[in-house]
Amino acid sequence: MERAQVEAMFAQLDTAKKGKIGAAEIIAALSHLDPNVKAKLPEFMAEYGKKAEDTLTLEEFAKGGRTKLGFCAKFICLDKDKDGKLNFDEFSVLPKTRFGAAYDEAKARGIFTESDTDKDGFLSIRELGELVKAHAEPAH
Ligand SMILES: [Ca+2]
Ligand SMILES: [Ca+2]
Repeated sequence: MERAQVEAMFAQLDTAKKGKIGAAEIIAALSHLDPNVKAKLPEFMAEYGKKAEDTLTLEEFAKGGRTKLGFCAKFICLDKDKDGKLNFDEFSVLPKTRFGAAYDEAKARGIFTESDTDKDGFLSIRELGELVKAHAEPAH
């Protein structure tokens, strides 16, 4: 992942702009996505080798790679209007970045519709998680 992208993701969580993120900030940033965020905090921090009450610096966050917290931060970055869900325009940034010139809007719309399992016209963080799981793994 590019450095600028990691920094943008970190900035979404670092609301107090102190260069580190703690439990209160993580809960505040993610509570509209997942009401159970507080219960998941120990799990998030464990992926960085930390305890729930510890803080994360940008360097620690960047080293974490593909963590659950990183995924949540990415979702917040994509959710431009901050309504806690992704419309097609917000979602399409992902395939556009991944496929570049080979981006196929009809195909992307198909994947979006297919992944919107509750058919509300938006992708929730859970629906996006399923989509990423389904499309990131190589076919067997
Ligand atoms: Ca949105
Ligand atoms: Ca949905």
